Amino acid sequence: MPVLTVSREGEFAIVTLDNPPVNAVSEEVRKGLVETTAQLDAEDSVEAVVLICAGRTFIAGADVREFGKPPVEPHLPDVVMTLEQACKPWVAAIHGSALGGGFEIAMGCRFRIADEKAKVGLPEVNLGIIPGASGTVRTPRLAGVDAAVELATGGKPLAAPRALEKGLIDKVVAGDLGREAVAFARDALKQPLPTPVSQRTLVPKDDAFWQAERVKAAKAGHSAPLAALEAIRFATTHSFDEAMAHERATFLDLRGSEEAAALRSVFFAERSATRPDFLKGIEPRKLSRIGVVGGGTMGSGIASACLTAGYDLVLIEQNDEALARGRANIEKTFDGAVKRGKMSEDGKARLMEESLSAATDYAALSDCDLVIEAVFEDIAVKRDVFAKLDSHCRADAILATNTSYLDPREIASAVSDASRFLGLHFFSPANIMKLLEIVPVSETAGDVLAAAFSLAAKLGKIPVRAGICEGFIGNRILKRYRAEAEALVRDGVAIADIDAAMRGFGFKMGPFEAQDLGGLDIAFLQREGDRKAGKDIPDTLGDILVRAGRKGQKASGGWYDYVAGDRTPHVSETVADLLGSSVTGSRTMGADEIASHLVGTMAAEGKAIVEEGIAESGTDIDLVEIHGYGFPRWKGGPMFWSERQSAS
Ligand code: T1G
Repeated sequence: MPVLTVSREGEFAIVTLDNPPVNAVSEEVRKGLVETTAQLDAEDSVEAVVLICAGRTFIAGADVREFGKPPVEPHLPDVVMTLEQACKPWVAAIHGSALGGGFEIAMGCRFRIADEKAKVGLPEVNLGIIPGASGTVRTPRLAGVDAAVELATGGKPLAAPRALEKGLIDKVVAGDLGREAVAFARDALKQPLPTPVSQRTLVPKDDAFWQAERVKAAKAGHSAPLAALEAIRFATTHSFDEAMAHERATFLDLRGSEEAAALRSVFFAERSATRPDFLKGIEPRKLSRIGVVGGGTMGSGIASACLTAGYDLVLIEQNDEALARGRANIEKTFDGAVKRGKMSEDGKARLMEESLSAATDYAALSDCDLVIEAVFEDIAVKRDVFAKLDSHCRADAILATNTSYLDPREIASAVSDASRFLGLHFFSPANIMKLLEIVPVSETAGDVLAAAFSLAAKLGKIPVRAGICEGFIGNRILKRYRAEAEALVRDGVAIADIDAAMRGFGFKMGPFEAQDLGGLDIAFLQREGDRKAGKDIPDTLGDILVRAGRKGQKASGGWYDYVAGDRTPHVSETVADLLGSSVTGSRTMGADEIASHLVGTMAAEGKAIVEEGIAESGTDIDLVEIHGYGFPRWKGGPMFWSERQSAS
């Protein structure tokens, strides 16, 4: 089946691209567009051309799978120029998303129309590259420098109505896109054609603008956004051809970079996460009504995520006051979404009044397909909840615990049929954090596990199957990371140097700053619980601080001192005194050495976790670290990064 077919509507040619799943621009597509342009230019009866796509979307960009190979002619910038120079004007008819090379092709067309739900964007920076087919050169000519900077350095697509406002497209249409495109072309031919985009002039900006934008672009933490900004700036002070040469050189250079390789790896890993091989052919149990037991931080976050994804939700709490607090927690989450423009007031009202129900009686869960427990992290409390669920829920209802540290098997024993039981470890805030560790027990049925992955997909989360060990995958690596960071402190490496090194690597916070924010007492209480249970848990440096009342920012001091009302960490003399006798070394390490050592430690723990069968693959470890623990995605994750270090 050819990827391009041509049909006729009177004096108009309709060129349909059909290259599933997202009409990515492969070598075949590029060749087809060049040939078709020449063919239609030669047909006198054709007066204009409509470019439209089959399937779910317009062209979603260059085929990322070709990035690892040498570029093959015809190169996309040349294809775009061929379209622009065609004798017959082309009209791009956009549905779904016109992204990257897809939007660049649309800019090569003389006109662009889009259905009202469509989006356009230049998301290349999310892959560690910049547009490579005139995105940084045509966009400022088409819609101005501001629009180009927003699109190409931010990497976020714009909805069609906003794209129209900015001049990126010519019309937003409802109804049949193909028919509307032909009608648009017919009207367009009645007046002089607009100047081809490459021949338009653009309005430069002053240095203050570029400086301000550099500060914003630098916040991304990796180089592509700054490179995209520089390419746009270069385009404002050079000819079209010079700017195209600069863009192409930058694109090819970045395409071969470590960051681009890392971001491509993460891109594909995220897309396959919801469809693991071990679920092939297994039909998930259907989910439409979900119960959540516990309206605290986790429970209300999980409930908010499920409500936003379209599930009916029953919230259970132990009494009316707790129930009211739970509802208020959910409402507060939605108020934030409304404030950020992610939800309308009506939408929030519908969720709160129609989709959400709340009760203290477990009988309200009787027709739920799934119930997620998110109560206090105590085995007796959890077992009591599951005993009630076992008697109140349908026999085929899935029962899940959100536990992060308890052994799900000990909870499962409170359920008569453990085939319907598993762990669903959400991360706080559960309506924001994308990671979901899915922890089956040996009895968990295949269609129950499949239902958990389909839930993750619908919630827009990244699911990773985890075996059962202390901390599953992410918290086990976190514990090892923190222990190794403390070992460096014992060796004489400064706490602030360690945090600075990890921020320099790309984390928003180092291990000590993060503990001060989250609170040192959480892990302390877990260690104390284990000690009481008879486990031999040596004292940590964190224990010394907690015992001295230093629990973190909430206690105005942890690893650092804090001034009331200010989250800025200050190196603490008190901490130096408290830990003085524990610091036995005088080791000095550079930032790169610290980061390499600690990321290597994460990777070593990840390797052990894979070898023990707790995680399927190193890629899963990377997804856990990126989506649960702030690992910089442009480094690919600890496993990817460590492999690349040892290969280089
Ligand atoms: N190339 C190859 N495969 C792609 C692809 C792409 N650009 N985009 C998606 N896929 C695959 C994906 O791996 C999955 O495959 C399937 O399509 C469905 O994707 C010159 C150089 C378009 C919004 O960055 O943002 O153009 O797992 O699950 O949720 O300047 O895919 O089913 O086998 O994400 O409906 C710029 C990336 C490229 C767009 C659809 N374009 N894609 O989301 O489906 S660089 C992008 C997306 C470029 C030029 C430069 C999303 C989507 P499989 P999906 P979705």
